[in-house]
Amino acid sequence: MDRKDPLDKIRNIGIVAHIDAGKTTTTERVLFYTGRTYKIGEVDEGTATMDWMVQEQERGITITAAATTCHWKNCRINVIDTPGHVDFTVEVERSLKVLDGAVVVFDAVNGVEPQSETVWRQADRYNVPRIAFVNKMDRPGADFDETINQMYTRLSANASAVQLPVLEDGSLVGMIDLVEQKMIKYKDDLGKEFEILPIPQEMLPRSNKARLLLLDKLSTVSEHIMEDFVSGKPIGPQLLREAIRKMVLKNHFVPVFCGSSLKNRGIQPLLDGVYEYLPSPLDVPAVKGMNPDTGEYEELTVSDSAPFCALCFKIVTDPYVGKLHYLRIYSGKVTPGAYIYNASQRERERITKLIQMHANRQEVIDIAFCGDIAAAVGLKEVKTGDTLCEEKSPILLEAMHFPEPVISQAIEPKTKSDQDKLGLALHKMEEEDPSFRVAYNHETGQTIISGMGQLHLDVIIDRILREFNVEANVGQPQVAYRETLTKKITSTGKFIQQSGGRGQYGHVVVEMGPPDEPGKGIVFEDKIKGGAIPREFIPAVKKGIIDSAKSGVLGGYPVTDVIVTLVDGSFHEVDSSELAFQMAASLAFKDGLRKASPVLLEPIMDMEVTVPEEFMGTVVGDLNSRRAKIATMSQRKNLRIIKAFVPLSEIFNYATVLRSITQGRASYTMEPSFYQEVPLHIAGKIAVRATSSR
Ligand SMILES: Nc1nc2c(ncn2[C@@H]2O[C@H](COP(=O)(O)OP(=O)(O)OP(=O)(O)O)[C@@H](O)[C@H]2O)c(=O)[nH]1
Ligand SMILES: [Mg+2]
Repeated sequence: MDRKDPLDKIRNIGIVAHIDAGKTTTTERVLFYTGRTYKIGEVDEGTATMDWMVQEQERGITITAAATTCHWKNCRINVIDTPGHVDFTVEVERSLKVLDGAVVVFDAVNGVEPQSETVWRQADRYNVPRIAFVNKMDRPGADFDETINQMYTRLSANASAVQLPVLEDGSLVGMIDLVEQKMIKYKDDLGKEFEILPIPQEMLPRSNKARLLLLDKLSTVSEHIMEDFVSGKPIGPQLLREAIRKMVLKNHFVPVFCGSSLKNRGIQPLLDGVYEYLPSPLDVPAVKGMNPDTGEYEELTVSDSAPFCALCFKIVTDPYVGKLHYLRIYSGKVTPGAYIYNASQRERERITKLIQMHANRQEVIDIAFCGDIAAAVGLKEVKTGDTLCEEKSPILLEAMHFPEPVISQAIEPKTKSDQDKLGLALHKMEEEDPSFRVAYNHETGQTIISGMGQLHLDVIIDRILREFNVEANVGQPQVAYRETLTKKITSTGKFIQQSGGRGQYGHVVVEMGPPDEPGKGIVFEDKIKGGAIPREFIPAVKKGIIDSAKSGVLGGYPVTDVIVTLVDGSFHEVDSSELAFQMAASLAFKDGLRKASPVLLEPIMDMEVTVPEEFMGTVVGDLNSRRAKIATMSQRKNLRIIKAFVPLSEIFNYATVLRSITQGRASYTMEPSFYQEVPLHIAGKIAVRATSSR
């Protein structure tokens, strides 16, 4: 079967931005103008197609990235609308990993906001070419030029306008297209009809100036433009578009569009921009993967006839069809009924059904091609980040990075019958969301859930209660501390019981120490020589260590960043068992931790507070009393911006504090940045509190 949409006419794009910039509102218009929906969905009315979860509709925010597909001028655009709230950053991360291009939305009044910076950095990390859309041009105080200016200063983006807003009596009626040198003027409220007119006389000086700026940037890449520019010849739109496309694909330039999604202005030209300037799967650098058999890196071929290779970037539990595995197909094609090879888990599995997702609506398809984003049904063991391929051409794509949770909360089923349901629900949530973790504390019998923030856990708890019908009590949210060690030591663990009958015999010697750089988790290395411990017991030793690292020796917090090397041990012909070695390893690890000067780690938040001048002193003073390290202070219009790193434990409920010390005139955002050692005098108190509450 041949593909309907040629590869060069496919655009896989993400819509990314700070919370509330208008990503979903924009996506809803995209669906409407491309004929996907016949009526515009509104976030404010809870009718947005893309925000389909009840929790999204009730709260008016996007929580989970939703995918859909539409056609615009012979081009197929696969869109992922992502959430802006920092608690759901993993959704942006995994979307950018599999997308070829992005539309970054800005609020024209607020300019470049903290989360705009975060998503911009994420897109940089994955080298995703992007175009910018300055939205909300209808709002009083909207400032197109200032927003572009902030793109330079705050994002170091080589951005330039390709449009200018046209306002009449304060309302946005259209835009000047600097490439075509025409004016687009809307004729109806729904924004379906517009006319193309010459640029009005009074706007010519401004538009000429903006066009010169654009040409100046482009002349650095295009010799033609440079020559024509220097010799004063007119430069045609086609030449300009080619130059823009070339620079965007190299990630050297960001064309800036403007509009108002809510007022249905500017979406069609933006869609043209997606088609004109963002890459098709053929335009992005070849994706590389490692052949697990040879250890060599290989480049994937972007072609339907190449061997199949896809990345599973998201799993969603569907009440009717079971698990949906979202795939980005990088090469080859796949049909339902196909056996695929999961190179990450080294397992064969069968895809029973293929689905094209439209937010939560499913359209069954009978083939998915190279460059597509589709969902597979029938896969059982495939996890987020796994590579699926053909068994005879195995390949492993680069794994995804997921952030560490910073907040935890105890959750307890109300009745015995809720217990099993809770376990199942938590397991499903953990499968869907790599930034959500579940741990069981054997000492207290408590189940502890951890996530990226209060909202993240609130939403998960809400889903557990409603979707899975579980009755549960939840504790107060706590900072998710961790433990690690600071010294290299050797530790011995023995689990020996030899009185009568068959005994137990496990004996291990491990070296334990910190890694060169943090973020490694628990690393186990086996350096046993001469069969001091038989091969078959090594996995049990590893399990003993991984299990006991789940709760440390200071406050029972998870242990991280320890390299454990198994160097020696002994065994007994009859009495040794997996269990005995697991126990011995666990004892060695716990004892080793105690000896290796353990310390408590706490999450440090990267915070930005926007405050009117007169409250600046009060806010800085308060932050200083919260162990904050002020990084920078700057000014934007008449507001002061304080950037600081603050321990999460000090700013629980900061919203209330900030409101009261600034009469509600300041705002802040924060996101987890890194883990840092807790100062000794504070660590003592935390550890005591933790152990006494357990
Ligand atoms: N005035 C005005 N309001 C807008 C515009 N676009 C969106 N809004 C409003 O801004 C709010 C947020 O819009 P959303 O589309 O949900 O923003 P989002 O970026 O998807 O937000 P998250 O997904 O939660 O990060 C809603 O109340 C919209 O009605 C616009 O062009 N003008
Ligand atoms: Mg949204």
